[in-house]
Amino acid sequence: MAMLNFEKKYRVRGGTLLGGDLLDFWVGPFYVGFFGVTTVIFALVGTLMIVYGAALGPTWNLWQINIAPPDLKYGLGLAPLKEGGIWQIVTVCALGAFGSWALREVEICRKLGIGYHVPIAFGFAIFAYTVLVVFRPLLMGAWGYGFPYGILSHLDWVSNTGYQYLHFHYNPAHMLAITFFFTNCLALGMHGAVIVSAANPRRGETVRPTEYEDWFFRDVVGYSIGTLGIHRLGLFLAVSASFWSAICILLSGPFWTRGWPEWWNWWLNLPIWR
Ligand code: UQ2
Repeated sequence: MAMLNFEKKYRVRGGTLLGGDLLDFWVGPFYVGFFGVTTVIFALVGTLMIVYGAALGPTWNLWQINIAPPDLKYGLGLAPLKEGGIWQIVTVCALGAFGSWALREVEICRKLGIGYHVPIAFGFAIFAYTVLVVFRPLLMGAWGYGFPYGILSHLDWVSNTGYQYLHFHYNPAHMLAITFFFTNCLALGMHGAVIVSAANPRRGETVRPTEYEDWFFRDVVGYSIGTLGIHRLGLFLAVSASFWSAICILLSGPFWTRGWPEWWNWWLNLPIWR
């Protein structure tokens, strides 16, 4: 592939965390680096293990394929390959691939001299996944508490796990997480809409400069958070949604075993009602 003329400017050497200059190169548009190699290896092995698990049966129906975690009787030990061992290997590969991807992002940030905001934000997603398949199972004493890898099976897991706590919507951390997801939708909807409205005008109209975005929101709601501010807000909302999602499931089991509606008894039990 031919090098685009602007690539010389941003394809700078250095900034690597590991491997020095050895793997400091690009393949087409992709930066490789040490962590590019480890990402590919982990992703490949993990994917092949999923295909192997699928080949063991009983179905090739994409919706029904299921890579289940070990039975609870295996506790925190290693399980036989066909009894959850595949799930354990897939989990290690997933963590390896996600971690490698984040570190590859860090290396690219260092090359470009930009902040680490993207890998840090991605770190919140990795944290949420790690809570589900490592931290919560560790605290509950069995890998079997991890969620199964399958399209329908993971939905069943979420439903079953939720109903074990009677009504998950009474989980205060779950409430916070949902509120962040919804507010994130609102903010991205507003932001995407206002950018397109100003930057992509009808035929014959001119592109409006960024002040127009401020002016629009001052006219509608009396306040503009600003063009930099909206991105800070977006990052905060997105990261908070991941964070509180992780907290709401981490609380369920390790720190609260009864129904979530019952948690609110602290309110009814306040001495002020007596
Ligand atoms: C804004 C602004 C942008 C935006 C948006 C706003 C010029 C291009 C969407 C409006 C955002 C506000 C008023 C904050 C809303 C708060 C919550 C919690 C949703 O002012 O600056 O830049 O895209």
